[in-house]
Amino acid sequence: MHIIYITSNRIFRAAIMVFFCICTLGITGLYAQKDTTVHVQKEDDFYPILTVPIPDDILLEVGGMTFLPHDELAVSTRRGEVWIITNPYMKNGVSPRYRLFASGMHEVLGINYIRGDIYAVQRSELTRLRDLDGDGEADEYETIYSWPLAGNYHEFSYGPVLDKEGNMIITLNLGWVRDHGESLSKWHGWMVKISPDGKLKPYAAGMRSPAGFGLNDHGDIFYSENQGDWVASGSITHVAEGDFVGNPASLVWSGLPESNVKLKKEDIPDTKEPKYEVALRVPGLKPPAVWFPHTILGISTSGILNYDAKGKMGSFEGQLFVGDQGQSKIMRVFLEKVKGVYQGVVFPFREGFSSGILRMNWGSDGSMFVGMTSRGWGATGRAPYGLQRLSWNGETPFEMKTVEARPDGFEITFTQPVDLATAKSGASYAITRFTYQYHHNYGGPIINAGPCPVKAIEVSADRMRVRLVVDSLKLGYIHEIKAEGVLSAARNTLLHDFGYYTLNQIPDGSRLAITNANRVQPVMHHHSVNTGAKPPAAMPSGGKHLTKMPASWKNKVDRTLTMGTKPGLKFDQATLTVKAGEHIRLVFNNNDDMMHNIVITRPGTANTVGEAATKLGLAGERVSYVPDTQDVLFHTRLLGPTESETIYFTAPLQPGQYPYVCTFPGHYLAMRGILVVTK
Ligand SMILES: [Cu+2]
Repeated sequence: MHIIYITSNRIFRAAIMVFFCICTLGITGLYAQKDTTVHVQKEDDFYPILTVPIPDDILLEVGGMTFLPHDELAVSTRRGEVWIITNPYMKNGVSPRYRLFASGMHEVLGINYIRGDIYAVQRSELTRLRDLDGDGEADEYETIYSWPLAGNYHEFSYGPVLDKEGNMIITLNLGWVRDHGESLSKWHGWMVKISPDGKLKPYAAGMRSPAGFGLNDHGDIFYSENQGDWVASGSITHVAEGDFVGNPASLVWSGLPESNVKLKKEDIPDTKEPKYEVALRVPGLKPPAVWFPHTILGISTSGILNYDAKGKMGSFEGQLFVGDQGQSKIMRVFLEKVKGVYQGVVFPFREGFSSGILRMNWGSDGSMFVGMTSRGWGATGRAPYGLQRLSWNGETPFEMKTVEARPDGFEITFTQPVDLATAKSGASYAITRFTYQYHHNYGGPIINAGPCPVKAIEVSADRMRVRLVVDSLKLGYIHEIKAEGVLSAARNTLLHDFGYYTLNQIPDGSRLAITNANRVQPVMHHHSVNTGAKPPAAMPSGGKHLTKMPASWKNKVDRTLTMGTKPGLKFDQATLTVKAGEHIRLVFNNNDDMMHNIVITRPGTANTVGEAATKLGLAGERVSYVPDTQDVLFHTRLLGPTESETIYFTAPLQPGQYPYVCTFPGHYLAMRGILVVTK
């Protein structure tokens, strides 16, 4: 029984639920005995991933994708090329054909087919590519608009996306200087629009690394943001004209006459309050529509794809799909507008892609083309680049289709009718709220986490919807909604049993009357809540994390080691060598622009430790993503960019190979080395 609990928590809990029904529901229990088998669903059962082969001599580091007439796929690359792929669907078993259309450009992170022409965004310009002589290659590269660059490596540019008025939307990254973003030349950190007659208009400010953006069904613009300075976690934000979305570096240009953003750098307080609360007294600051909790639902949010009539992905029409570069997966977002403000819920959708996801496009058959790259950026999918295709096999998974806010809680709509007994049980749900600090540092801790007890549950007559009356909701906070115990009428478990709802507004309307029939009785809880309720007590230290030299060493250090990090999820040394029993001082410098630690493990346990760290979920940050296990020998804390920490430890007495890894979720597969202990 114990083993089942560890390996398949969900089945175990479901089994308990079945017991619960039989024991307590009397006559219903007799029927429940007929079929008590619980069916566990997998993503593979609904959404197969196909790989589009790439010839060996093409480095298809995808920066942008767009479909052309005749169903050809144009792909722009970080190497400055544009490839046109014929038959990317591999119809009739025929391999796709690649043709080089354009080359010699500067890191093309976006491409789009607009009004009969191909437009590409290079670092410093919007370029129109034309094949004038019809030989299949571009022979005219025309600059439509060019913007200044300071030459900083981090000044990426993205787009163009067509807005509903026919302008081209482009976003410009901040540069990265030491440990923070800076807008080193005009309009970096901004979303700009270029009109059909070639004029640039700054549209909104406050972006940091706006790699993905797109329109929803209403033509409203959403952009995705990555963790960094002033950005605690990934998110998508609704961008309207004149908005400031959070990173003050861009505001160096808000004094210019063309700017429609009025805020100045000094208007933005650096108080570590939640962003939502700062926005209440700083008009113009726009908090995210939906937060993506860092490491749970991605680490570097990327492309946004609207599920419009072109797609065929099951019953989620009108929702957004959002990629993640670092975790090689795709999330699904349901948005609603409450009191004029966008908010909504994000769910996992599909993981397991081959490289870091940057772009998604609909193919003509409704499948989703997924373009990927990971050079220098690291990703769970180990390939350096890739092109894959996600399709839907027509089977509907049991999922939470939507979560909507109610005046007194939430209403979940499912894709299939629910099993009444599990859907009505308070033990099936757990809701926790939390938020993040908003400040100049990189990332930001989770703060003010707390449980939101479910007071009443009402299942709709058609069993498709469940209304939850919830206590302790908090405006501006993220609400983790777990529905682990809910089964479908056909006794399927949920394909994904949690989502995160960002509550920017609470709707008006009628509250559910709490009656004896719907009131939740106090029940035994079998849930392990990701955050707040049961965090690890403290950093597992026990001598594993000594930042002062032990007195017993009497100031005698046998060996000082210095280790650094490099971009692309790397330590700057692949091995370190020490003698058994030596007194070691290890200086760890994080030179990268992401967060890292170093964890030295027992021989052969690097993967186990890395996996355990990932499973810590939201609670991991408090303990620097160091799992409390004997396999961890020594470790630093989690360091932000440019931070440094020195630790002390006595080298193992047993000679051998001791792996060291960074246990920040998603890093351990790539970021590792060996501590060699000699006699
Ligand atoms: Cu790391």
